[in-house]
Amino acid sequence: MSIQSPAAGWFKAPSGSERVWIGIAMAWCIVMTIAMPYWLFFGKQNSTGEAYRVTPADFAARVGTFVESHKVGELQGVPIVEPAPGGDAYLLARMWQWFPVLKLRKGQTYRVHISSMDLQHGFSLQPLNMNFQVLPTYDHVLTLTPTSAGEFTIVCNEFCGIGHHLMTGRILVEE
Ligand SMILES: [Cu+2]
Repeated sequence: MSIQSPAAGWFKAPSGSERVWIGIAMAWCIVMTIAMPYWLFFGKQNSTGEAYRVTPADFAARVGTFVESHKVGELQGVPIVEPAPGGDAYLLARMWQWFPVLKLRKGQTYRVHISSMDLQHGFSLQPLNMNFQVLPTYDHVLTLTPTSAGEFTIVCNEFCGIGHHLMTGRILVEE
């Protein structure tokens, strides 16, 4: 509610280029509105929505077991872990780290369990720009099949405190 009412006759119908811009904006709204359900059914990068309840302590224990049994190296002090093709992989988010580094094989399918130890983080896989929310007490399982080899970066895209910009991780994909 405004403090004062506008003077009578304040409204002037849009005309000229203003009408064109309103038309362009309207058309784009319609395109984007159609894109959302289209992508839900035809997109190839959607989560299946598979998720389970888990306490941070239980999830950390699973990550620990996973790292112990599948560790193949280290990158800047973070273990590199290679899950069995077709198997489960675990990725833990916490202020301000993605743990561990995952090493995957191109064309193999993995079940990547992702959860947070503390607060909400955002899993953003670059340069593919695949984005998923990462929440504590919530084990989100991504069924993931790398289609190209290379080094991929995970950045946190949910502001999570003073070290947010340092929160990057790696997924290494081999042929
Ligand atoms: Cu974060």
